[in-house]
Amino acid sequence: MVKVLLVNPPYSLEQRYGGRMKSFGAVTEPMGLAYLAGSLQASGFPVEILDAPAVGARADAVAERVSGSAFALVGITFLTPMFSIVADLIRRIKALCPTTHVVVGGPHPTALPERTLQEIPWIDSVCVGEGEGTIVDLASALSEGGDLSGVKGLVLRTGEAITKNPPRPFEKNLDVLPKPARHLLPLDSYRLTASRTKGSAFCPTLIVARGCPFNCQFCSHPFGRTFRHHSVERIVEELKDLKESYGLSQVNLEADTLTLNRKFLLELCRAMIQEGLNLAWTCESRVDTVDEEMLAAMRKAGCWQISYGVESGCERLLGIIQKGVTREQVRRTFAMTRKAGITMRGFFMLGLPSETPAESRETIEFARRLDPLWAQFTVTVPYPGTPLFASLDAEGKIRHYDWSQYNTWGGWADTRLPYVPEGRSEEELKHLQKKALRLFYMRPAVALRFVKSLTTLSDLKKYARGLMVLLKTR
Ligand code: B12
Ligand code: SF4
Repeated sequence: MVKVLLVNPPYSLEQRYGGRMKSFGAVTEPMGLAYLAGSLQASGFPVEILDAPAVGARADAVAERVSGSAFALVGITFLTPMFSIVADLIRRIKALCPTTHVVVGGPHPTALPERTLQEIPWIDSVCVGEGEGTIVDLASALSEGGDLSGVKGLVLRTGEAITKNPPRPFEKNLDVLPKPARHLLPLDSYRLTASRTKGSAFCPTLIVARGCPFNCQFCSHPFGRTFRHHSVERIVEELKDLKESYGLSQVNLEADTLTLNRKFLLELCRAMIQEGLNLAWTCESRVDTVDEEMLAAMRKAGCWQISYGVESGCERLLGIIQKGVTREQVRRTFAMTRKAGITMRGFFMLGLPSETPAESRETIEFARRLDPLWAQFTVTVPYPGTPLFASLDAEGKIRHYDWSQYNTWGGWADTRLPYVPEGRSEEELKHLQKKALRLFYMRPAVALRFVKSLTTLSDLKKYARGLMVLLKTR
């Protein structure tokens, strides 16, 4: 049976957020790789995970690990801005181990499988979509002599040609997937951002559901449009495992929209209460998928924070991106959530198609008025696989295809923006991203709130560091 190494590429916090913001970034478990490893182990394959950012391994060290332990199959996950790091990594691996099969997967190669094989000539195959079944079938085929033509979901390099195998449908019943192999991850190395944790930064992620039926134009829907969730029993079991093995007190429940299925959400909350899990948890959601009863149940079950994608404070732009919500709905849900005793993070986008400077100011002003505990302002990046990318590309409005620069923190990381709305300039948008944070956080009410919430010296240091960063960017 082939030996498999799964790699999270060495994409650093500095590359993601820039020098000034890097210390505020999260180092999170690569849950996709943990799921793949769980499936491989359940099928009897020897597998290891190398999470390069978590353990501080550079590309040369990863390549040496592959050659040193004779892995026959290496799987690499990647998002668009990791492109050049992944290309360099695979070049090194292939130079040391030319016969090792290198497969890539994740949102970027899923969106552009053929183009990825063309642009990175050392890749052997691309996994499109969910990878659990595909990686097991690929490892089996390689173990049995190497005929990969029957591996669904794979796009292959065969000599000069690229062959697309039949697609692999999304798994309908998520419970058939073996549990993610967290024991293969360096769990002590992970930390979530201060805005998402209480006390300790140790807050693992548990994947509750996949898929989303909404139509936001900037989203790439890597898990399709059908909402599929793990059963309540499986989620509770995984939470209990986590508590027993790692003594966790807080957890992040990950789903594109956790609150989409009301009945499921209420059952989950009920079970968490009945089982006495006593966990503090956070999640992400949409303002139009919660109501008072749900929020009360969530609070009772331990939810203390919800991150809402608000995106824009301008009704016209909300329409253009097909968010499907109005400013009024946002206001109402923020008030309802506050009343339920749950804190909020708000995500806002700047530089949406046709956005004027006045509309950008409207978004920042809306954020200030909504006053979530934390606000995040990102620059609009049309990621491949999104309707936004498809339409801007067709209109010839994509400025460049240097994937490594596709970073929503471009103002901080100083990357070259792939899209700038007509009449705006790159420089102005980058300044605006920094200014938005200053306008949001440097308010007396916010300062007072932070001072009141200080409990430790390290909290004080953290806030002081944040303030210094904002001041220095003026
Ligand atoms: C949680 C989340 C985050 C978290 C944590 C991410 C993490 N763990 O690395 C935070 C907030 C830190 C984050 C940050 C970013 N994120 Co994010 N994030 C997500 C979110 C909501 C869920 C990801 C997740 O946990 N999935 C669950 C696991 C099980 O799925 P998975 O990793 O995709 O893996 C499965 C398949 O993809 C496949 N697969 C994946 N890798 C491989 C490898 C092989 C070999 C094989 C065979 C298969 C395979 O099999 C896996 C199991 O089925 C997604 C949206 C979404 N629904 O996916 C966006 C998403 C992945 N993020 C996105 C982006 C752009 C980013 C940022 C780059 C933003 C930025 N700074 O510009 C950063 C970079 C993060 C980083 N890792 O360095 C985009 C990616 C788009 C793209 N084309 O690359 C997404 C898709 C959202 C969107 N806009 O559409 N993110
Ligand atoms: S941004 Fe969120 S709500 Fe919108 S389509 Fe994507 S996952 Fe669904």
